[in-house]
Amino acid sequence: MTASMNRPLAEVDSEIARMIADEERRLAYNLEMIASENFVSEAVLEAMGSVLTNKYAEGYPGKRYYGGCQFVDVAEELARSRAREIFACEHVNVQPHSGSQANMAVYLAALDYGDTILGMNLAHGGHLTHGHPLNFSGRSYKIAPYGVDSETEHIDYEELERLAHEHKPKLILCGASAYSRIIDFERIGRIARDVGALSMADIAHIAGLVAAGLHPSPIPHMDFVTTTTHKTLRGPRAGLIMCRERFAKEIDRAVFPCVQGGPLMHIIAAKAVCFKEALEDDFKQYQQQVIANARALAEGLSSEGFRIVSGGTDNHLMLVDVFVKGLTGAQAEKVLERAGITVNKNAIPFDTQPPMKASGIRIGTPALTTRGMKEAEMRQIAAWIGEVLANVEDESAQESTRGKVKELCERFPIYEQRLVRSHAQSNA
Ligand code: DSN
Repeated sequence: MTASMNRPLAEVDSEIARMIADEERRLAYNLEMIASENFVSEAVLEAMGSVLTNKYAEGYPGKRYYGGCQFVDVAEELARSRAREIFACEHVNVQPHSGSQANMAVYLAALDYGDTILGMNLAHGGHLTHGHPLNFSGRSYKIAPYGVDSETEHIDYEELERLAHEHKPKLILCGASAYSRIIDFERIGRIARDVGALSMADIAHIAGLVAAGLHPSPIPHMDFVTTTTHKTLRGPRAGLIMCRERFAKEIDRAVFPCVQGGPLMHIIAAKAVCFKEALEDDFKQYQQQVIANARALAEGLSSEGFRIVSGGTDNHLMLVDVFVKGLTGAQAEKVLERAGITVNKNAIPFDTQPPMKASGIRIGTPALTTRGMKEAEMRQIAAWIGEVLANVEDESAQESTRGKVKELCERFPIYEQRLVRSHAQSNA
């Protein structure tokens, strides 16, 4: 064997080893409140870091273009059967490397270039791959955007229906990246059928809530459902497609060989692990707590004088209008980061600020709930956010909050063994 094969990372590449240790510390001692992020279990990490990364397995279980696939076939079969059990779907493809590639595969299976998609406007909470002009979706298809009502800031279903009749799209797409309300998949599916369109839901953000039965499932109402596996679902960074059996062949062909080559078998194995965890009893309790925490946080932030877009939240996230306090989202993101609270700036519907400034921040509770935090901690964090943003020039307030954040994080540890190892390495 090549002599260099058995050396630890710290010996082979101290810069990368140090960077990973720094990131472990950042995760451990800051409040991770980006709505699309979460912490995977050690079991998921172990599968992701396994020798399965070495294997080429183009094709599908039992029909591969390479020999030696008998074990990775087991991983993909387990991932497929567990996903079918969780979501009660007819067909699943677990190979998409990401949510974007999952969405691309559905468009390639369902549409011809130039066809019309009715999709949610990114500026109202949609997603880049739902038709943004700079994304492949907006460049390949005609996009008719729908959005939220200017008063309620809930999806304007009547306008969606009117636009569906006007544009006669081939596909109606729903699902969002920054929308805190229940999505009426049944109604959107009905509108699609009325105008002879196919329907698709991208449930990347809410997949864990759907899996736990805490958000209505799109599966009975939609032809295609895509998701990422790393947000509320708490799995590896990757994608997934579910569809009706009649589209199974087109979807599988669209993923491979159309969009992707070799599947990432270590990630597929990690998806299987994540799905097994999602089938365990405590997964539902976790998702219930994610929602309860989001509500407590939204109430706390309202009491601090912030405006919660749409007046509240039904899911794991909220959009907070900070412009009501004279701040841009970009300022708020930066100042909160100094205080140890990680969020992202986000446009709010009908925003008057450019996207890189934005009037809002998007905040989510999945990662902190994974650490075990509950409503009391959310109320405390809302008060800290209020204090820090009350005077963004006050660096001592940021410093003092940072200290309190660290103490809170120490009460809710994450990846303890990794931290012990990285401390030992940096002291060696
Ligand atoms: N970038 C992801 C998010 O933060 O919501 C969506 O792809």
